[in-house]
Order: sequence, then C-alpha cells, then structure tokens
Amino acid sequence: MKIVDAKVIVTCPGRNFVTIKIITEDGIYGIGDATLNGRELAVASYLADHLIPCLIGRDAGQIEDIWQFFYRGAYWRGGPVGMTALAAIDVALWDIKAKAANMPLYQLLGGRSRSGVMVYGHANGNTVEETVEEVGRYIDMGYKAIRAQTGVPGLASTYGVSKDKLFYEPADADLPTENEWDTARYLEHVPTLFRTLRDTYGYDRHLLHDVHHRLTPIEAGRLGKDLEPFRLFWLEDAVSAELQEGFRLIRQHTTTPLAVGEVFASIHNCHQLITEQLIDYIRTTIVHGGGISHIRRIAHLAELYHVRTGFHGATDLSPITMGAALHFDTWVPNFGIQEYMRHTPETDEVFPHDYTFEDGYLIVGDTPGHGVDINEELAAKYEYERAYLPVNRLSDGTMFNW
Ligand code: GCO
Ligand code: MG
Repeated sequence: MKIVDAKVIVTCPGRNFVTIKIITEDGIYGIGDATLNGRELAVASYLADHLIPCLIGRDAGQIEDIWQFFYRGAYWRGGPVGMTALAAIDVALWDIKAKAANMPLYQLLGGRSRSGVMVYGHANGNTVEETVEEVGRYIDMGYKAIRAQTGVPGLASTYGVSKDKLFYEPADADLPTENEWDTARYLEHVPTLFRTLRDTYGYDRHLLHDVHHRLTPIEAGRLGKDLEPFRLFWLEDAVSAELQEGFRLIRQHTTTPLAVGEVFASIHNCHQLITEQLIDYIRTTIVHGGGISHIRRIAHLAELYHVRTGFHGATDLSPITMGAALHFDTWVPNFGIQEYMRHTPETDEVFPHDYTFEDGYLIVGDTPGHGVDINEELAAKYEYERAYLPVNRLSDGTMFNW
C-alpha cells in the first residue's frame, strides 16, 4: 500500500478546519483532522511543507514506523503544532488500514467494549436562571451528562457562555477580543449555580464544570470543596497544568473529581498527573495528542492508575476527530465520558459521517475506517477566514489566562 499522494485541505464552513488526505496506489484513501484553533495555517504549512514530502513513497501500513520517523526524526519533538500534524497523518493511516481490512476502526483497536459512548453536552446562560433552563433542554434531549457554565455578575462576558446556545464557537474575531476576569466574583458565584441545579433537577444526571485554567491550586481546592455537596462528575482545567505537581495541593483539599489535558500534546505533559493519581480524567484527545498511536499509550498508562478518558470534543475539532475518538471510546477499557458539542449542519455536510446520537450516547457506525469522509467540492467553497480565541485581562489590565 504505497502512498502516492497526500494533500492538505483547509475549509471554513462557519469555522476553520484543516484536513489531510492520504492516497495509496490502490486507490484507498484516508483522512485525518489537523485543526488547531487559531493556529490552523501553521499546521497546514507544517504538513504541506515539511511532512508530506517525506510521506510519499512510504508503505501506508507501517503506521508505527511512520509515527516514529516523524517524531524522533524531527529532532524538535512534540509541541501542539507538530503533534497535531502528526496526529492527522496517524489518523489518516489508521483510516486506510481499517478500510483495507474492511473493518470499522474499533474492530482493529480490539473490538467493542460497550454499546454506546456516554457524552456530555454544553448548557450555558448569562444568569443562573438561564443556565438552569438550558440544562433542562439538554435533559429533554436525552443527555445523561451536562456541562454547566454561567455568566458572572459584574463581568461583561464569561468563558463558555455563548450567544448561539447549540453551536458554541469561542474563536470569535479576526484578532483576539479582550475579556475581563475576576477570580473572587467567579468563586462566589459558581456554587450558587450548582446548588440551584441540584435543587431543581436532583442528582439523577451527571453535572460537569470547566474552569478553563483560571485558578491557582489553593483557589481550585476551595472551589472543589465548595462544590462537593453537588457531586460533580468532574471539575475541568481548574488550573493551567504546566506545573503538574501543583495538583497535589488541589488533591489535599477536595474529593471533587478532576479532569485536565485538552491542551496537552503528549504523554510527557501528564505522566506525573497520572502516576501520582492527581487527576481522575485525562482529556487529551487524538487530534492534539499525536493521533491514535500516541493517545493509546496515554490511555494504557492511565488505566494502571485508575484514571479514565474524557476526550476533548469541542466544535473546533472536526467531525473526523469525533469519528476517530468514538471508535477509540468504543474500545478503550478505561473509558470515562466523551465531550460532544454539536457541529453545525454546514460542517456536517462538508464531513459526512456515520455516528449517531441516541438517548445521551453517541453510537459509532460500522463503515470500514473511522466512518468520516470529506466532500472536497463543498469544502472548496468555504475559504479560510482568520479567527482567534479571546484573551483575558484582570480589571487593572494584567494579562491573564483565557
Ligand atoms: C472545552 C474547551 C473548549 C476550548 C476550545 C478552544 O472544554 O470544550 O475548553 O471550549 O475553549 O476548544 O479552542
Ligand atoms: Mg475545556
């Protein structure tokens, strides 16, 4: 299965997506997602200018060797741009291998471990009342698990609170918009949301919350403790995780389960978090973590330490990532939950796929490969539009984490 061609497709059906398509001599092709929000063209160039020239002529079946060639061979290893590019190639090669074997990808990984993949949706509102109402909508849609975010009084905008309720898109401008942040106000407000949610809906559904890297470890410990009575499924990205041992402090103060890792690019960003059992869920997903070949290593390490997977699944990850992740989720023994933000109908049309939502679960399809395709003609109609994620400042102007 010699690789005879490979190309990068950039499309913007409402938001930017980067895709690699790898074609073999016998006509089988595979596709992989290479989208890195706000840095899309860096990955597109990394693939087109530096990786694809080395890919042509190789055997598409040698996935591991190709992975090692690009990882070790780069000398400059890792990083979000490099690992996203590598992930795209890896997923496209797994797609080819599964198609050649005439099997859905989960069969190649080890077969089905569960009938469906439990997902969580995003409910948000400007006020507690609005968020409570939104959570009700998600319950009505059948979700078993719901992430809840609310506006903070006194702040003009808050992470996770969007105008369009069903299709949240944080990259909202062609240059970064500046938001304002206030930790004290936030810490006061969030417990009210979860108290009201539990008073309204009881304890039947799983509730989750994303702090988006905004606290220090001791602040995170306090929030985790305040939220304990409301039994969160997880508290996500409570602090930015460059300092892995910083999580020890959070752990000393709370039993609220912790999730982290959507911005990690490799096992080296989380090995200590896992082996010291400082987290409960690892969020690094296929597209930003070197593909199936590398995420598999993270999942196996995590399994030894009672850490489960909880893959990132925001709309800035294309349906290809969602498809590949669902095959992985269907197989991986230590599965926890899968994030699921719905893509817009325009995006779904560019990336036809065979997974379906049923009663709070995503059900993987049985099409050979990862079950997601790209309509290139349609993709070509949507030109790239530069878009950035916002940045945050404190009220005195100090730059902060977004
Ligand atoms: C999540 C994430 C996203 C990110 C986005 C950045 O938990 O889904 O935090 O909403 O902000 O993926 O590109
Ligand atoms: Mg998050």
